[in-house]
Amino acid sequence: MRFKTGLIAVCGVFLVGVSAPAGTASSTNQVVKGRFSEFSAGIDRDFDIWGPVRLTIGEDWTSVRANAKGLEPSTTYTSHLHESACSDADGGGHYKNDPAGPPAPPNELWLMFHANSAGSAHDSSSAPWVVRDGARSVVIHDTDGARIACADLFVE
Ligand SMILES: [Cu+2]
Repeated sequence: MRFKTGLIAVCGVFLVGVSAPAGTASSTNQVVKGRFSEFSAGIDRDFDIWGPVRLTIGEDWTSVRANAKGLEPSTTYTSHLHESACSDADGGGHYKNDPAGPPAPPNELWLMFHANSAGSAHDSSSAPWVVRDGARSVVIHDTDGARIACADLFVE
């Protein structure tokens, strides 16, 4: 695989036309894992948010799947793929496939967490583009938009 990775880096343009047979694409997907933890600042409620986040990059798509626990019961939260690490301006702005494009899906990747009576939620979402390399994060927003939790993801 090391040889193949190097080949792709050097000859990526040529390999685009050499698509893998159907059914084998999943073996080439890149998976990046992270975990939610809450922001210490700007939280005036007793959250204790945690949960795993998985970002998967396919041949021409990116998906995010996440579980979040410690949310307020029966409450809906918005969440997005952000462009920076959690420690960098609390995740920075929303990640946009086309930086000049609209601030909404499919140009952005959004999640929606509908917390159950125990404060747990899960969601998954995908977009028809491959995320660029760099520090990324998934941020959960409170109902007033405040950033309450974040998971770091580093796409190589
Ligand atoms: Cu956001």
